[in-house]
Amino acid sequence: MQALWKFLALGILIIFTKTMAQSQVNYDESKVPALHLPSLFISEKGEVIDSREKWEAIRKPEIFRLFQTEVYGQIPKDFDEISFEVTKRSNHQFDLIANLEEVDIKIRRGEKTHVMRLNVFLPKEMEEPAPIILLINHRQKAEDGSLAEEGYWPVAELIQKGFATASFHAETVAPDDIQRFSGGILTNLYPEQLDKKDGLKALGAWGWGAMRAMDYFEQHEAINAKKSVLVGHSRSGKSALWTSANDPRWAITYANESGCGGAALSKRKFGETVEIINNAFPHWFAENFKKYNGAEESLPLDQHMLPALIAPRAVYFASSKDDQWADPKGEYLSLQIGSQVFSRIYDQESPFKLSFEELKGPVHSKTLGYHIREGEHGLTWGDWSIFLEFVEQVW
Ligand code: GTR
Repeated sequence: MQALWKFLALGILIIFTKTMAQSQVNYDESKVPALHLPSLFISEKGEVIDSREKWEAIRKPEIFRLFQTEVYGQIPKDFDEISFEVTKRSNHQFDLIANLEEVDIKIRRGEKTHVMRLNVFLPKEMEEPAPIILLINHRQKAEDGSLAEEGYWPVAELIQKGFATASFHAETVAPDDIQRFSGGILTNLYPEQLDKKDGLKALGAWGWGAMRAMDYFEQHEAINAKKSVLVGHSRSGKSALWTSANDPRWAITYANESGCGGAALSKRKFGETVEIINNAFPHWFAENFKKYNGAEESLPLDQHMLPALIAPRAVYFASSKDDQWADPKGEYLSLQIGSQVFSRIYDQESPFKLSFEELKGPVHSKTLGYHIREGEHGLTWGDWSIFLEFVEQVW
């Protein structure tokens, strides 16, 4: 009984805090501060970055270090052994068109071992190794990895289009919960990260999980890991972007409505802010990120630098009109500004000629894309179908 009261009181406190925080949220464009974004093309020592050599040797590592120290924390790359135990399952809901592999990925570091579960659907009919789409899933969990929410992970549609598709749940790597998040790989494999101000947190841990999934794809004869797509919605979208900045094996990265700490520019302070997100989800970002609560102007970077770190590999952002919490304009602007690295350094076309207000529909070039759709926050079949048109012209 006492536990029930505690639970109810905690629930009321969370709702109260969220309502208080939301009542102070800015949704008024005229109150957005003048944007002073750190330059992509001037190094910390003041050097002008005007070539691929200088970008890759000087500015890119500087920016990567800033994100690692100040925002997301490290993603440790070392372990001693990885192995895959595969159970092939029939009698699942896509049995007619797909084979399901339930994979236990076993990772050993020193004396300790962690097992994460990955679910992979492969088309039954294919002439050559299939391109792979991985979804980082923080939503509802089901035995075979399928999800109740329609459209979130459209396995049948992806299979029919010739993709293999896989997903793992956040829970299997680092639970999305302030009390429990360290119970996954943090305690099991990388406990020394827990005390660091720039140590691994949940968003980075999910990224680590995506990397282990990629290890599996790379050795799979029915999968073409060179044609790989990493997809994340909302909090998983934040994670997908940071993952891809760490791991160049992803050919295409799609962050759907990833908002604050993902696609959206923090310095606009529109919708969710650094303070709100750090208070609500203290287990997502590095401890250091809390220094910027209410002080976005002092951030030595902003989110336009994240797609720039992924260049020249393809990046796609999407927003929805009613999801002002995620700041759709801030999401578009960060990709538009970040795309300068694609165009000036890598000589690729940027499709973002129009201002956010002038957009009439999706904008795609060969390696960059954005769309905003009607409706609320969510990853829908509508989002997927526009995104897949983009994917099909990347390769
Ligand atoms: C919200 C959070 C957002 C976003 C979202 C989600 O509560 O404020 O940053 O990540 O959750 O993941 O659905």
